[in-house]
Amino acid sequence: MNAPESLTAKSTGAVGIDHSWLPFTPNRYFRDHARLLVGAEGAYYTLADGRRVFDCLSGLWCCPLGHAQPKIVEALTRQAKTLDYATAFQFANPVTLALAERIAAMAPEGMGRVFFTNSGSESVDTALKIAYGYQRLRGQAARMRFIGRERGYHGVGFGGMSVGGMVANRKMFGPIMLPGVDHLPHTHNLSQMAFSRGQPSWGAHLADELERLVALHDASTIAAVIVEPMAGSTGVLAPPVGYLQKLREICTRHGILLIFDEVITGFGRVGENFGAQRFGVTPDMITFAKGVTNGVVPMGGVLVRDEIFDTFMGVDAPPYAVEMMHGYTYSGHPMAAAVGHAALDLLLHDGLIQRARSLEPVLEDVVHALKGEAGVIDVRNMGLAAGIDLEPIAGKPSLRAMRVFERALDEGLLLRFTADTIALGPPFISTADELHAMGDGLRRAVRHVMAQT
Ligand code: PXG
Ligand code: PLP
Repeated sequence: MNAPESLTAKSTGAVGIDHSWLPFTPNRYFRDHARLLVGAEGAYYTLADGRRVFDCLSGLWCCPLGHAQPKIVEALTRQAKTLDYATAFQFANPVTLALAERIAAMAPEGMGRVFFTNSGSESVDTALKIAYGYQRLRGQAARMRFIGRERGYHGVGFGGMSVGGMVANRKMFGPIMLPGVDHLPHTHNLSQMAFSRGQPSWGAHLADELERLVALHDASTIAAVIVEPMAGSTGVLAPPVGYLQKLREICTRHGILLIFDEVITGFGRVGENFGAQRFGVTPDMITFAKGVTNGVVPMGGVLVRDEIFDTFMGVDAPPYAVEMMHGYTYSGHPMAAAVGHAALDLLLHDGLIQRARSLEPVLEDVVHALKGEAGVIDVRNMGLAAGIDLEPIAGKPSLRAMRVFERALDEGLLLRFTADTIALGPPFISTADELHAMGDGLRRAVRHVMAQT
C-alpha cells in the first residue's frame, strides 16, 4: 500500500508505538502509516510534521468550540487549584451540582435529573440500567427487553453494544451480548431519499415496525427503546419527518420508555440544545457526553424524566438505603464539571448554538455541491453535520473512503470515515469560508482518489 511519505512511521519522530493498542484502528496498518497529532488550537490540529489541518469532525464530534479555548483553559486551572477531585459517593460538590442544574434547565420540560458518567458508553449502560430498574420498581419486572435500531451506535459497553446496530461491532461479541434485545430497521433508503437536505420526507412508517416487535414479544416484556434521534457515527442519518413522533406515541401507548442517545446530537450539534427540541419529541431519558465539556475532560450523563427518579425515591426501603447501586469513581468529576460550565457559557451566552444553526445552510450547500462527482452516491445533512457516501471499491469495503481520508490530509483536512461514508461535523466556531474550503478540499481529494482507483 502506498501511503504518502508524510504519513509514514517517520512522522512519529522518536516516539515508539510498540506498546500501544489503538482503539477502533487497524493497528497492523498503522504501524507503517503512523499519524501523530501534536497540537490543537481553534478549529485546527497540528500534525507531527508541522502541518495544520482543519478539524472537520470537531475531534470525534466532541470539540464544537474548538481547541485551546481560553475560557476552558482558565476554568481548568482554577478548578485544579480549588477542588481537583471529589468523591461522588455520599458527597456532592457545588460545581457539579450547579452543572446538573444548568443541564436540566437546557432539557425539555420535566427532565429534571442528571446522573453523571464519564463517557457515552457509560451513559448508555447507565440509562439501560435505570430503565430496567424503573420497570421493576413499578411492578413490571418482566420488562427486560431492550429495542435498539440497525445502524445505531451506542458505545462499546455490554449494554450499548447489544442495542447497537453496527455489524462489525456486533460480529465478534454477538454470543456474549445482552439477551432479549431486538432491533428496529434503520431509516436510510437510497432509492427513496438520496441527496436529501435535512429530514427526509419518506420513512415515518418505519416506526410502525415497533408495533410489529410489540406484537411479537408483547409489550409486557419490553423495558425501553433506544435510538439516536439522528444516527451519527454510522453516517449522519436524519430522522424521517414524523418518525420520532410515531416512536414516542407507540412507546407511550405500551408503557415502554423511550431513550434518546444524544451523545452526538446534544449540546448544539443539531442547532438546538438537544435533538429532542430540534425534532419536537420528548423522550423519557437523554444520554449525553462529548460536547458537554467540549471533549476537554471526559464527561457524560443521563437526563431523566422526574417521574423515573421519583419512582426510585419511592422504593419501599429505609431512607438510608441506596436506591440504585450504580456509579463511577469519576461520576460528576469536578474538573469536568468546571469545564462543562465554561462550555455552556460559550454555547449559550456567547451564542455558539445559534452560530451552529446559522452555519447549517452553509454546510448544506457546501456538501450538496458534491452531488454529481464521480464516486459520490449520497449526500445528506442535518444541523452542523453531514454524511457523504462513496461508492465502495468492489470487494474492498472502506478502502475508498480511507484513501480519501489519507489524501485529504494533504489537502489540509482531518476527515473521519466509517465504512465508505465520510462524516463531517465541523466546529461551531468555523467560518463560512472555512466550510467552503473544506468542501473544495474534499472535492479535490475525491477526484484524486477516483482517478486512481
Ligand atoms: N452513543 C452515541 C450516539 C455515540 O455517538 C457513544 C454512545 C459512545 O460514547 P463514548 O464516549 O463511549 O465513545 C457514541 C460515541 C465517529 C465516532 O467516528 C463516534 C463516536 C465515538 C467515536 C467515533 O462517528 N460516538
Ligand atoms: N475495578 C476495580 C478493582 C475497582 O476498584 C473499581 C472502582 O473502584 C472499578 C473497577 C470501577 O472503576 P470506575 O469507578 O472508574 O468505573
